Amino acid sequence: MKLYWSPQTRSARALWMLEEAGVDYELELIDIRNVEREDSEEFLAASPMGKVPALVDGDVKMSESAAICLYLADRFSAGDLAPAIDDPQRGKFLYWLMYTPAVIEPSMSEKFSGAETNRFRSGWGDFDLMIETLQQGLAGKTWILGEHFTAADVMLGSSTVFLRMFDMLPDSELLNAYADRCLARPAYQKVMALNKA
Ligand SMILES: N[C@@H](CCC(=O)N[C@@H](CS)C(=O)NCC(=O)O)C(=O)O
Repeated sequence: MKLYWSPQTRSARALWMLEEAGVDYELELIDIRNVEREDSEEFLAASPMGKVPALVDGDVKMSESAAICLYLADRFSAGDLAPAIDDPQRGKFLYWLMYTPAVIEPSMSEKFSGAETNRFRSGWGDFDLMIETLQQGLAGKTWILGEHFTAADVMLGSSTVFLRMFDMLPDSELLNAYADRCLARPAYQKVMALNKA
């Protein structure tokens, strides 16, 4: 199992997921800040856009952080980090796993750039609706599905931490506490140590 990664990027999600799943892996650094770099065929086979994270697992070559998290959870931790395929929680699990790329990131990017928003026209609503919905989802829970941590928390937790890092997280006790719980997990601590190293 090889993870193509770069520190302080969305690679953190795939790394965090590998650590939570307890899978052995090797890392290959991609210097995304060097636009002159020449990417290997294997990396481009996994990530045609040349973006990290990207994963190679034997014949499986893939990218997109949400897809990688789902792949790892189903392959190495079915019934734990991913609810089983016939578990009624599977639907909500998939909804929240996809919430980051489908809703959080486009609404963040819209707010960051100051683009005009329209919560009815845009599939992601707008930034405020995204935050309200996330808060409703987490209300009264430790993790997004309740008491049990899953890959959906890897995606949502990393996004909540990123929002706070970019000073975009509203003054919400609930969301700040969720970010803190995620950061306190030993697997996330390992990611932070790797980022530093
Ligand atoms: N939707 C992708 C986004 C991947 C992405 O944008 N990665 C950034 C780092 S966070 C990257 O590789 N940028 C370098 C580049 O575009 O050349 C995912 O969630 O994995």
